[in-house]
Amino acid sequence: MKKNNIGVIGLAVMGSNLALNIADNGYDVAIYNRTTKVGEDFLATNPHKNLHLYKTMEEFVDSLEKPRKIILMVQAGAPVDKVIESLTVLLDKDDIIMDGGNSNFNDTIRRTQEVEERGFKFLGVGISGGEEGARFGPAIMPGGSEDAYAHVSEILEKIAAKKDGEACCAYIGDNGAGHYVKMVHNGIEYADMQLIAESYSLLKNLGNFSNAELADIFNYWNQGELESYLIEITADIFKVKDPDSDADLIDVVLDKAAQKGTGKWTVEEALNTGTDASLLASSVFARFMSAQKDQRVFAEDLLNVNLENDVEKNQELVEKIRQALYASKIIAYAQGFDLMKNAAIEHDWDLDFSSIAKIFREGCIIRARFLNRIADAYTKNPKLHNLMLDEAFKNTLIDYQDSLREVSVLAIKNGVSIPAFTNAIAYFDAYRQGRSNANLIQAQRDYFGAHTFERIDKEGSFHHQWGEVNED
Ligand code: NBP
Repeated sequence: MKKNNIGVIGLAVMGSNLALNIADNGYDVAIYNRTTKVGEDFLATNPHKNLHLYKTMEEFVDSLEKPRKIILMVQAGAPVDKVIESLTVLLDKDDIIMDGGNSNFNDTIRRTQEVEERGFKFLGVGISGGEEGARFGPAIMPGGSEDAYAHVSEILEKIAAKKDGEACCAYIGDNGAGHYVKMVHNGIEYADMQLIAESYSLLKNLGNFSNAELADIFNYWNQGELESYLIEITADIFKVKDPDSDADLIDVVLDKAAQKGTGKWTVEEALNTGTDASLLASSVFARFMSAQKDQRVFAEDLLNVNLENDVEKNQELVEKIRQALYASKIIAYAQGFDLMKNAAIEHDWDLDFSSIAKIFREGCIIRARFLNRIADAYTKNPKLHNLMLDEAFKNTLIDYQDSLREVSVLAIKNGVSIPAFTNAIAYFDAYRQGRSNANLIQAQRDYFGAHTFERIDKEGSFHHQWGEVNED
């Protein structure tokens, strides 16, 4: 009997589409789902000569060529451990288990150790792009042992999205590195979406632009340096009519944003690694605030203040918002890549940031023309401390920072909440400040807690009796 090249366990949205993608690429794929009926229904609606459904895990495992290559596409968390437990008793040494779900990178580090101690190989594979990506080409971020990756690289790179002929899939680093990069990708996605939503607030509330005008503006923006999937779909969204009323659909969508938790993990990691990712954090917090709909409605009257809308609706305003958005986008990515840089140091991962930026260029939600600039920046200088220091980004930031300031001031004066924009300018100003205000923080800490301080003029730790004020 001819053996299957690869197996997929878990046939919900992601697993079923990924299995079809692999099958389309000419591989024989063994498929298995805990609830057999799910697999049978999937195959009935998607018959494919390369898909082979098995009702038991034993038959599934037996059908695979060695070393066996198995992708888990089950719910993240305990189900992954359960499947690994049932699977490993059936596997042989050097067989490869890949977790393609949105697992937390800490779980991936633990699982890599547990699975590899038992003689098998483990890869934590970040897969981005949702249903559509899984079916026709996702962005793929594999982490784990490099020799295990060598066995699966051909398949993963074939099924991945392509940009300029290059696969949006490359080995990321040891153990949890792939899932870490996928997590930060999601954190950046939150920021990208929040910045676009804030631009919408500004255009709508300050500029009074109609939805039809907004569609044109975003469409125009998508022709230039902001060109990206998210800007493109935003333009489309403003054109859609509500099938149940005369309204535009966007105007009847409830203003409460949901989340699945990877944005929150990114912010937790910013805290754990001591990284200033204030813009990314503000995007997660904005979703929490959006969820408090009842309180916001209640406070709308109670905290009402009279603010004058002294803004002129014109092309100049639109261009300033565009520049503010682009400058903030650079800063969001600077924070995301800084977080990955700090994690790489902590976990001893050798991350290739140019390659990571290239992976994001297609198949995932944050795909954008802009990512070529990031790839170029890290190709020129793989050890770049911060994206804002790259010559090209530095020049854009210097050109556009004025618009970011102006737009932020206008928004604050007019009561439009734009936490991501204002965090962007605060980060920019803090980063370019050779001398900060932390001398006062250190003095306060030494005053109340004798925590000591360093001096600018000599080495060592010093303590002072601050309460004994010198009279002369
Ligand atoms: P779900 O996350 O909804 O998980 C459902 C699958 O897990 C089903 O196949 C289910 O089998 C299986 N499963 C569960 Br639940 N517990 C199990 C157990 N104890 N043993 C064996 N199988 C078990 O599927 P999904 O939405 O396709 O996502 C799969 C992974 O991909 C997740 O980690 C998700 O976070 C990630 N992801 C999803 C998207 C997306 O757009 N949906 C995008 C990117 C990444 P059953 O049929 O027997 O219940």
